[in-house]
Amino acid sequence: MRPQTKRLGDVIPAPALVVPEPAVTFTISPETAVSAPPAAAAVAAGLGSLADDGPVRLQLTDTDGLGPEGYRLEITASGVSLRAAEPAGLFWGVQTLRQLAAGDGVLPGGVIEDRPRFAYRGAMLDLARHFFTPAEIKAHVDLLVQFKINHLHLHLTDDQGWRLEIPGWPRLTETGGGPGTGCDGAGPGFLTLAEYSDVVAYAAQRFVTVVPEIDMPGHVNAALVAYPELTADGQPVPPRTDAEVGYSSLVAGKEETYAFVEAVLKTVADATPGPYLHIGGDECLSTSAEDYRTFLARVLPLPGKYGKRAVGWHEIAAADLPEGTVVQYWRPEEQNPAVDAAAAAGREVIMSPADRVYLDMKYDASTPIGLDWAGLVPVERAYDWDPARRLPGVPEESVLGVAAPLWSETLRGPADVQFLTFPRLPAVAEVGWSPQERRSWASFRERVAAFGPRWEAAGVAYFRSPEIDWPAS
Ligand code: TNX
Repeated sequence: MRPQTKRLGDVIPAPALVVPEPAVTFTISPETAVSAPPAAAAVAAGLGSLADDGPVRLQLTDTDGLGPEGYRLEITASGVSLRAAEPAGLFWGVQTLRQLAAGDGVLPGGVIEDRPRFAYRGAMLDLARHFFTPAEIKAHVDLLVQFKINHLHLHLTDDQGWRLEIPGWPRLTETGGGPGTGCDGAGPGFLTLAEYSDVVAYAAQRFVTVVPEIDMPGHVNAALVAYPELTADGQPVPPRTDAEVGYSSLVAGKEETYAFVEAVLKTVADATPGPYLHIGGDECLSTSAEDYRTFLARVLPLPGKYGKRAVGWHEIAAADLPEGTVVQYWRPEEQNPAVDAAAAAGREVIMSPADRVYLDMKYDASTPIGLDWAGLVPVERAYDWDPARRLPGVPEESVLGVAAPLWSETLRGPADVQFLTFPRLPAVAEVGWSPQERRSWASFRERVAAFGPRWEAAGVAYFRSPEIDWPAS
């Protein structure tokens, strides 16, 4: 027998429980017969050959409290049993199996019982500063799900562009998605509603919920360019392609504002099957504190009116938050009394501290793209923190999850996305999925090294961080 080089625990994110049976292996190949329940046949695609029965068996059954995303995987000398209560659990279990099978198809024996620490494990892509096509977004989803990321937040609008068709408001995408939009005018394009729905469906088939963001009342220059009646004096404003923030605002005291906002949010809610609608709310430096609160008092109830939960960047904690509102914390500071107070009032928090999980921060001083306003974020920094200990008043029970935003001011295509995302996103995915006591940088660093050759083979432009001993390529 060939020496066993793989270990059952060599998975990212680290599973909750791993019980290896080191003497045992089972080898899977494209010819191996794989059975799956009809409701979950798609999750097994490509694993082997789908059959009514066979040595690899996927089953939907009660899994003793592993939850809607949990799974139990048993690898013996005669085959594989993967069980989950829901199709999502089978899908995540299949991701584990694929990682273990990588290369030679040899699966190390033993049992894994796994379930996520947090329900929300997200990545954000900024389509406003640079547009990415439906095909590029889908390819990105395929890379994210390998690490059990289950939410894709799309930042659809900002000063430099408007990237979603809104019926009745054609100039939003005519001017906001046309040639010359995006940072440096280098990222034009927009999604039609049909394309958006197609991306949402593609993600949903992979158990990823799309969270659309319409940023307001700030970050709205593209909307003001398209519809000058939304500006304070009704006069047109010029388009902008620089990376400044905080200069644009919807007007809290104008009824036109709310007609516009309601039309947009209704359209987006109707096109989005997922439970969340992100209304932005960040960096409103040219909106007075009073206007900000007036605006949010009108707008925060709208997602609920259309059947969604409102999500907003944490500045919204300055307003009264309807029940169910989710607060996304993004600043590098270690304190935020308003977010603490929101948590104390029962609101859930998504943790996205910029100094840990902003994928647009440079890895080190030599990183050619990205920003550094929150400092450098090497892989260890992205890995080595605990979301339940980040803000003093936001305990584990208040943390809905973790999300890694990727702002696109300096990005010019999918290779740039991949370079900043890998290997940091796998680090964040483990922060969101694995029990804190199962995590260690020393172990992660070893496990992530194995992905270098896989990303190379797949043409993924990852960063060969010097923090990791990559195998020779
Ligand atoms: C801050 S983070 C922003 C974005 C920028 C980002 C760049 C947040 C909610 N707002 O407008 O793109 O910094 O890192």
